[in-house]
Amino acid sequence: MKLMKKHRGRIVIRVLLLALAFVVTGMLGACNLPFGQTGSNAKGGATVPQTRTFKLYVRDNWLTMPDGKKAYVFGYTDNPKGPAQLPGPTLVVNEGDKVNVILINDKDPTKTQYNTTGDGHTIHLHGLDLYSASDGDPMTTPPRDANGKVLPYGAKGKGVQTGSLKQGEQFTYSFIADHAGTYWYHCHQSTPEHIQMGMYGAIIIRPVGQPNHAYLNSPAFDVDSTFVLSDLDLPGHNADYNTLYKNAPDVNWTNSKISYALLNGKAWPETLKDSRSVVNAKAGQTVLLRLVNAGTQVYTLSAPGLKFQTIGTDGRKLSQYPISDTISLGPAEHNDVLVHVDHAGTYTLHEHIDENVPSSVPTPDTNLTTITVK
Ligand SMILES: [Cu+2]
Repeated sequence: MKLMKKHRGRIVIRVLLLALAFVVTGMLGACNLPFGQTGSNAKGGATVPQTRTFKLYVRDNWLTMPDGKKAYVFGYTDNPKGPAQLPGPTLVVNEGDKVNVILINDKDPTKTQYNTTGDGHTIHLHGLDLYSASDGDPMTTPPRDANGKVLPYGAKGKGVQTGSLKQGEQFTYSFIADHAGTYWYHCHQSTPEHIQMGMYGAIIIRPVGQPNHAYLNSPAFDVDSTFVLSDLDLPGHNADYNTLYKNAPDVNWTNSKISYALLNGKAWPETLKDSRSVVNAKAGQTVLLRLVNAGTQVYTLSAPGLKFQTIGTDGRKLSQYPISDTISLGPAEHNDVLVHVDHAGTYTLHEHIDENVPSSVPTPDTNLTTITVK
C-alpha cells in the first residue's frame, strides 16, 4: 500500500510537471522565443507535432576527388568533433513541427591569421515559410544589442542588427514547418563563395499521417531518395584555401568554372559507393527523388528508359503532375519527382549539359548515379 501511495504521488507530480511544461511552451510560443530543446530527425507518419532541435557547426575538410586531386571545403556538420559534411546533415521534420536550428560558430575555419575576424556564417532556410527573423539573411538576422551582442530569436534588437555569426557566436533559427515538401539551407555570408565551398544541406518536411507521400494526398512512393546536386570548382576551392591560410589574393568567383558535378557531395563514380546516392527498387515500385540544386548551373537530368513525374516544385504540391523525359533544375530550385519503375534493369541518371560534367575527369557520358530495378 505504501508503495502504491508513493507511486500515485509520483504520478501526480509528473502530471503537474507536464501541465507546467504545456503552459511554459505555450508562453514561449506566444512571445516568439525559441521552442523547447527536444527531438531530432522525424520518422514519417507522425500525427502529433513535436519540437525538433538541430545543432549545426562549421568545420572544414579535404575531399579526395575520383581522379585523386584534393579539394579544400568548408561546411556544416552535426558532429562538433568531425569534419565538414558535404552536403550538410539532412534535417527531417513533420508538418506542424516546431523546429529550432542552432548554428554554433565555435571554430570558424575562415578565421585565420590573414582573415582575423573570420567571415562568419548564417543558416538561410531556403524556400521555407518564415518570419524574416529566422531567414538567415545577415541583413535581417540575428538581432543584436547596442554593443553588437547577439540576442535570442524574437528579441527586439538595438543598434547594429545585422551581420552573420562570427567566431564564438551562436543563434537559434526557429520556425513552424507548415508546408510539406523538400527544401534546403545554405550560408548567406559571402554567399557565392560559402555555398561553393560546401555550406548547404537539405530539409525535408513530411505530411501528417502519410509516411509514403511527399505531400498530403500526392501519389505514394515506395523508395525515398534525397539528391542534393551541386558542383565544385577545384582551382577556386584551393585558391580560397590560399587566400585564408597563405595570404593569397581574394578569389574572383565570377570566373568560377565547374571541375566536378556533385551528387550528395561526391563525383561519379564515387556516387555509386554512397548508399544515399544509389537507388535500388523492385519492378512496379515508385521512387521519390527529392531534388535540390545547390550548384551554380542548370541541371538537366535524364535516365534513359525511365520517365519523371513532377509532383511538387519549391515546396508546393502541383495541381497536375506532368510527365517528362528530362528534368531541368535551375540553381536553388528544389523539386519532388516520382519515377515509376516497371521493368528490371540498371538505369543511369545523367546530366545533359556536357560542360556541367567536364570531360577532363573520368565521367563517361556525364553520369551521376544509377537506379537499379529488380
Ligand atoms: Cu558561411
